[in-house]
Amino acid sequence: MKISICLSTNPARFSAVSFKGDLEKNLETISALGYDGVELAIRDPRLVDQDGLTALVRKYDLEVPAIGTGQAWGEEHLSYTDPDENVRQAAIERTISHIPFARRHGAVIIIGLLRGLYPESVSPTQANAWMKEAFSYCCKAAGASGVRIAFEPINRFEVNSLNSVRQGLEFIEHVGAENLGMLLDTFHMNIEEPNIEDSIRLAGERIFHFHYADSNRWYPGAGHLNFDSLLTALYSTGYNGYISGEHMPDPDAVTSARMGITYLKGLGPGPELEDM
Ligand code: LER
Ligand code: MN
Repeated sequence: MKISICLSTNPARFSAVSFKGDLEKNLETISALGYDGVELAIRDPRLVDQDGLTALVRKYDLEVPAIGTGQAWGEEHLSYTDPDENVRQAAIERTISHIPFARRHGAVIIIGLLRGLYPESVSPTQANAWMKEAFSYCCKAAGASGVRIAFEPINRFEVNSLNSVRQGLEFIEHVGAENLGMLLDTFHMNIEEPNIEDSIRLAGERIFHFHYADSNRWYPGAGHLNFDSLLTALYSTGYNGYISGEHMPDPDAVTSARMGITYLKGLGPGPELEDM
């Protein structure tokens, strides 16, 4: 089991990123707690000293399995489905600007909120066409650098399209790019999926990345999800990537990160969990 946790390289409003603020101190803490990797939420790669960041994650012996891009929506409202063509273009350019750093670390680029929340003036058909265009373009650019993109279904209370795993799978099939897969998030699945394990098995080998949080979006063990069962389903698909903590920093970042990893490592592993 390879475990990472989300860290924001810049100040961010999004609440389920545990670590924000002093970058080096946070990386040192994450490593000391036993995490193998760190998922970096980067609003704009131009605001980050990329060489310095690489040196720091390596100093603390951490891998970077994924890069989160949603802050460009959260803080700047860049979106693949905005009625303004300039905003859509800026969202595409921002995605492409993540490719060099993702390539360096073998990280997947996550597209969740960056697909946007479109207004009523935009029809679902139009939004879907814009999303398809954006994903096709970005996947082609990423593919040329050997980088993969992970599409994240997000629950209905946060976005107005592609909320379920099945809808996400249909969409990525529609785009039809080899380097486009899925990011599954237990918090969203707990809201949208009739059965989380079935949905994990349905996504199967298209799973490129995985977010975990308990039912209340706190650390695993703080809610009522059955992590033993859902991780067994995940690894039964042949998935051998990271599971990444995207949960609330409650009661504080360090305590929640410690409780989460302790809980996950303490699960009585079934045969599928051994040796991972
Ligand atoms: C981002 O990974 C996510 O899960 C969304 O809920 C962001 O709001
Ligand atoms: Mn997520």
